[in-house]
Amino acid sequence: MTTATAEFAKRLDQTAEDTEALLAKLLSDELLPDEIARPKRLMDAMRYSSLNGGKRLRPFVVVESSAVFGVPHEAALLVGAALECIHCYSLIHDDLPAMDNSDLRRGRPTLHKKTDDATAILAGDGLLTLAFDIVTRDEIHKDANVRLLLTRALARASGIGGMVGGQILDLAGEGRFGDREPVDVAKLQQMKTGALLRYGCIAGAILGQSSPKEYQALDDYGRALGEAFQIADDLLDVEGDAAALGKPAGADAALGKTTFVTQLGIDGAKQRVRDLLARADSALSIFGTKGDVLRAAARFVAERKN
Ligand code: GRG
Repeated sequence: MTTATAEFAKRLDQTAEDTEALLAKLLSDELLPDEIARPKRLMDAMRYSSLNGGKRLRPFVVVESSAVFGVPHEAALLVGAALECIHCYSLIHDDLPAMDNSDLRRGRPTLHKKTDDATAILAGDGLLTLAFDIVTRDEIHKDANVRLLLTRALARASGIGGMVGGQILDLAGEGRFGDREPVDVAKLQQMKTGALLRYGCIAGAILGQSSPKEYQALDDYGRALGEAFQIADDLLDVEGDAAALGKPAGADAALGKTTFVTQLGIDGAKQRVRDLLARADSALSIFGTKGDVLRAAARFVAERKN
């Protein structure tokens, strides 16, 4: 293992641990000002789907893109936790019978299987709204305009022109609303999965009040990272192992989905990942060695096994 890879693995574990602790606090039964009650069934469901699981890759990129600018760790972690809440909500809703109808997530029964559809819908809604509560908190940055920029960017990454829009394009491509609609895989995936990862990268630039060039560098890096992540996901669906994935492989093929692999073939998809890694590396050159952990993160994403 190279020094950068070992450092990366150590920091990923640390962020996962810190995120877990912070989410447990944010999802505690303690009431916030203006809240009337935190119903037990809702809180238990939100905790079931957010705690004890996941690589915490999105908080990790927030923390590491922020570290480049010396942003306080606690502030970056809060933004990372907000982003993870959005990610966990998307997984809960994606697993519902009306969407992907999945029984297994992170090696455990999906939330609607463990509880029921109504509880799962509401737990997702609770996580989505909590994310926007977190990202506006005073502790994140003393300048309210920075918090506003973070909030607006989060809405755009997760909403109509980002993840939610990507999800409906995906369902339309599967033929859910009539005939299968033609799919622009790159655009769809940029929206559905890429937008949240890109947000994690630009969040550091926003928090760090970076120069426009530095913002652009993290934007370029984030886009390459998002696409590499998705191609790796498509490859895992073809070549992956269900035990390591914590869910069945082959789901895309069963749905007849158009993916990077169906478009480029396995070798073409692997070559595209190599090109994206080179793009990610070159985007980070502006940061010198301060970009080393993010560089290792791109390799991890491209080579991941789950
Ligand atoms: C329901 C509004 C709505 C959106 C759903 C992102 C998404 C849109 C659905 C997720 C479906 C899916 C499995 C996509 C493949 C890429 C992906 C997001 C994988 C899971 O992310 P990881 O690997 O998961 O970071 P962990 O468990 O590590 O957090």
